[in-house]
Amino acid sequence: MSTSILVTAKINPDLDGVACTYAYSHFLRMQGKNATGGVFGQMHAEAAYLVDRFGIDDIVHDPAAPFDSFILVDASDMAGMPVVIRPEAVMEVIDHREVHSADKLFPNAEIQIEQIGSAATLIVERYRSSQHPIDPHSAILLYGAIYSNTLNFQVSIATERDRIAADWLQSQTAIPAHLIDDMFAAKTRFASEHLQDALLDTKQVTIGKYKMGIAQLEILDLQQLVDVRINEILTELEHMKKEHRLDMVLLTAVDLGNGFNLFITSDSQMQAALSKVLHIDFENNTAKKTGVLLRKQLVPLLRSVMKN
Ligand SMILES: [Mn+2]
Repeated sequence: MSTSILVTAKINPDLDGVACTYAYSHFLRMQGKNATGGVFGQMHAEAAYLVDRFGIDDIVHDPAAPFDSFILVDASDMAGMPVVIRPEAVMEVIDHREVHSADKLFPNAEIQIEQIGSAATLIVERYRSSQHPIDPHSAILLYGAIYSNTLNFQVSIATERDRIAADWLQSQTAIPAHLIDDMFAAKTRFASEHLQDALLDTKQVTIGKYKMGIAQLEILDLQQLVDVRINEILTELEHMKKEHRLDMVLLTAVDLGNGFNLFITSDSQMQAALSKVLHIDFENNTAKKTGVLLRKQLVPLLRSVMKN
């Protein structure tokens, strides 16, 4: 039998991870390869919404079979990856991170890591340069992933290539009107109904001697949620701080409709650092900034002012 390949993203993948896993494993199977796309843990709300709405019933969850080799999509290190992956057996890495050391971590892998809005765009480009037709479910997931990762093309890391990929998908598949609005609304509903779970999307970062947790939320009508539930958010952040023994915690939240960030933290050092680097003022532990900044853009800025 031919080499068995597992295509997968991080555990609890976002839509970009789910879309790449699904669409790239389809692509490889059309090339005659024995590839399985595996989703580990819980998909993020946007992915769950599209899977449900379009009846995508062939997603493989937590595959247990042993695999000969591995392909990582929307991921380029071992943090948060399924335990089945053996780094020396990783044959390919497809990701869109700025800083990585994938060549050292995966010495046997072919690596494509480019600074663009979504990993989904890289998968779309593979379809475009092949003769393989794209199936409607792959197209819908990739389309949603490009809009999700670029926050509706509001982030500065979005490129023309992401735009071209999204337009091409639209030419291949009927995309329902308002699909992206519907998807963002579903994500917003999820955050409102399960605020604690939504805040679990937290990254731990060490800067100088400080261990910090940075939660991220991207929803519609952000100001409204924060106005009503600021105390709940602060309580949850404090809880996170105790549980993970962090020195500071921050929520960076993006309004998907109106293009601004709210930063929420009760840590005075964090407030001081953010005020300095972003020229913002905190009031009631909250500060607003026009324009959209992603967490991965925020971390280097924090490093620049908190090094010591
Ligand atoms: Mn991504």
